[in-house]
Amino acid sequence: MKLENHLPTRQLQALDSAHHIHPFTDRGALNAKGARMITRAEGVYLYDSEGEKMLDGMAGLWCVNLGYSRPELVEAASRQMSQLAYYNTFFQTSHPPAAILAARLAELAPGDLNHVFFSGSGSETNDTNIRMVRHYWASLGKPEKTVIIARKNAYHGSTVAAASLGGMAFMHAQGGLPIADITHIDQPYWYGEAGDLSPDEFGLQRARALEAEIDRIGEDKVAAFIAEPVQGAGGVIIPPDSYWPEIQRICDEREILLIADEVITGFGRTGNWFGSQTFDIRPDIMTVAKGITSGYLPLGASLISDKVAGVLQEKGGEFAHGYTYSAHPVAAAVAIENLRILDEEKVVETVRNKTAPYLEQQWMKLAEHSLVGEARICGMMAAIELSPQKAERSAFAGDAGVAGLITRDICFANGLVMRSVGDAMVISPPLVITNSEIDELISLAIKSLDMAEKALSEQGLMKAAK
Ligand code: PXG
Repeated sequence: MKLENHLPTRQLQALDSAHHIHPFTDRGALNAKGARMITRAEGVYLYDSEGEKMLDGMAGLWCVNLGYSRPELVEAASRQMSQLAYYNTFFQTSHPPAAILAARLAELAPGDLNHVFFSGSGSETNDTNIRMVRHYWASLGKPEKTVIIARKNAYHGSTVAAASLGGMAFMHAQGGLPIADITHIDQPYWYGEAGDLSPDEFGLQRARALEAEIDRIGEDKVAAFIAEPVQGAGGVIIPPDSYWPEIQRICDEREILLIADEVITGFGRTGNWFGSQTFDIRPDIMTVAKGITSGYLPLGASLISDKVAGVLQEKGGEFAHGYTYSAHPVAAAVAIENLRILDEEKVVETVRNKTAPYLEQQWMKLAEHSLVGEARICGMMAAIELSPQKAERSAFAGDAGVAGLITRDICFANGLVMRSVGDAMVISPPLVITNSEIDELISLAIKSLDMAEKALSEQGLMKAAK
């Protein structure tokens, strides 16, 4: 069959319905209406097969940091494909993009994260991290240190191991997860779980849950703690100010490694190159993916400290682990170019000093909307909590997530991609979004919230849970 991008929409939808199984999608429900066919994109805008334009408030899936259609990234891929489209790095070979990208990441990363293991995605990178931290402790003569502590409602990926690290109960329910030796502590979700505690009291309480969990399991059995600086897929959960300093103190005092999963927060999202800089976190290992190539090609990497890499080099022998596409030369070449543009065009500085403060000013005004219980933002990732009774921060009486989905569909129909997580609405726009595009995003969001409130009232859904 000829590959064809311009068949009529209905024909494309029929092919898709018949043969394509989508991630995280109820296939029956999707096929009843047909997928929206996205055919091209430019800057912060997507276009579908009907010619409709949408402002992409999610940067694809939290990844298109430089926006769409950057010719330099296309040229970098094309040049590298012509020169060396593929070679592996398993058997004592390397290639220029692998070496140059590893060095550049070491330069950009905070602290002494000077060593890089490449993979093809965030999930694979976290699988690598599990094996690496266990191998690290075994190399030090402590093979019983295997347990990894993660958090409820965390997202670390979708492979068997990464979904086990994640704390999504509905994912664990499919396929018998989590795998052994992974435990989950409560998350620092102030809006949803703090009761009467102040943010700082609550942040300390949730951080100290790590200490209690280490004691429960026994420090001699714990290998690492993994967490996202700001939970992304969990609903842009920004921890209280007291949280990360206390987590860092505990990790410093105890013999465990700290893994910062920066798949979303890396490469400028929070207004610094890494979320670890925003929250003053000193990880032993950092997970990156997504924004490393602005999503133009799949690539992930573990950034590893001198301490961990030193032990592995001196005592670890061969690390029996690797992927066909570890350090894929074309993905690495695109990443190098992506990092060059982020740096030379001062994208991260512009986010920190100009566009994120402006987005914050506008976004926080959404808190005044009668359907919104809270607005929160960290750099270029933000959320609003929908509530039928904002003064009490009430949840909806009906099934969780219904109001969110109704609002998401209204946003889509109005030309704005804003994702729902339960009954929170989240955004994570391309970092190159301008102030006037932010104005457009906010006015589409307000229009959509007005329409959603009306739709929810008409359907009798504006009732608060007891
Ligand atoms: N860690 C974090 C923090 C992530 O956000 C992954 C790991 C896994 O990366 P890969 O490349 O294997 O997908 C992610 C991915 C959503 C959504 O609906 C979020 C992600 C992926 C898919 C959907 O918000 N994040």
